[in-house]
Amino acid sequence: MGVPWLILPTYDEAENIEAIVRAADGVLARACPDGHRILVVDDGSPDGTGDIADRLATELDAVEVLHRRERQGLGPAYLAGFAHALQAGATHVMEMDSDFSHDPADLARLLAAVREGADLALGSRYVDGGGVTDWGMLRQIVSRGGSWYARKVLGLRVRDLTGGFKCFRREVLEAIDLPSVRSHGYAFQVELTYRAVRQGFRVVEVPIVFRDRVHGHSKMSWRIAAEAMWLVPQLRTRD
Ligand SMILES: Nc1nc2c(ncn2[C@@H]2O[C@H](COP(=O)(O)OP(=O)(O)O)[C@@H](O)[C@H]2O)c(=O)[nH]1
Ligand SMILES: [Mg+2]
Repeated sequence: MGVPWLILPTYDEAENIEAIVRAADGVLARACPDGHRILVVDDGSPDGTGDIADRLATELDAVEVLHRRERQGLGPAYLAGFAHALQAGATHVMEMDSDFSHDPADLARLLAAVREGADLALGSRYVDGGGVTDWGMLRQIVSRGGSWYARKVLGLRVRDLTGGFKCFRREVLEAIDLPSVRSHGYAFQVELTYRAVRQGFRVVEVPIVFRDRVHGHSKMSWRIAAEAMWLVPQLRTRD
């Protein structure tokens, strides 16, 4: 019988991985009485994140690890994780950053939104009750501007298009032709949500507060933001 799966992508998260896996495992154990699974997708992190994840997998029943040899970007890591979870019969698939920017407690709220009728629940910074703490002015402008740009270009009503805290019903991922998704960073998040809306799925935004990471550092870059600027208009003409 299938259960909900959480995918945790990691690249150099040695200081975060153990605490985030334990926190998520606790939240999901309470939210999913029939069981849950957690899949860490590590891209050969040089700081040994993958070894820590392996140790957790031997200790915690719900946890397993997918090792990929080298860093290929967030999008490809998620696609590999989705394929693995769907193959194993996942009923729901969740995305979350592994750096505590997303509060693991909110996993229960995303799942609840889907159980109440959404096909895709998005953790959203830019709806009432949501927000960002700790970010400087520049990063806030870039993030808000990015969501605004994607919303206008794609004609969507979704307020937070670039976030990576989501819960998909299995049927959504089956319908959106994952092998043809090409984007890597923020554009990956935009592309998945856009495809879900285009297929007629019900997308709901759940307010979340995003905190800047305390340990480790961001792997996103101007190159990834530029990818999003360049790719978003191309998404519109596809499918
Ligand atoms: N497997 C994998 N994970 C990645 C990669 N790039 C980023 N991540 C993970 O994706 C999540 C979000 O990345 P982060 O650098 O915090 O982006 P930011 O929050 O936008 O600054 C974190 O859990 C990272 O470890 C990658 O190339 N491969
Ligand atoms: Mg982060």
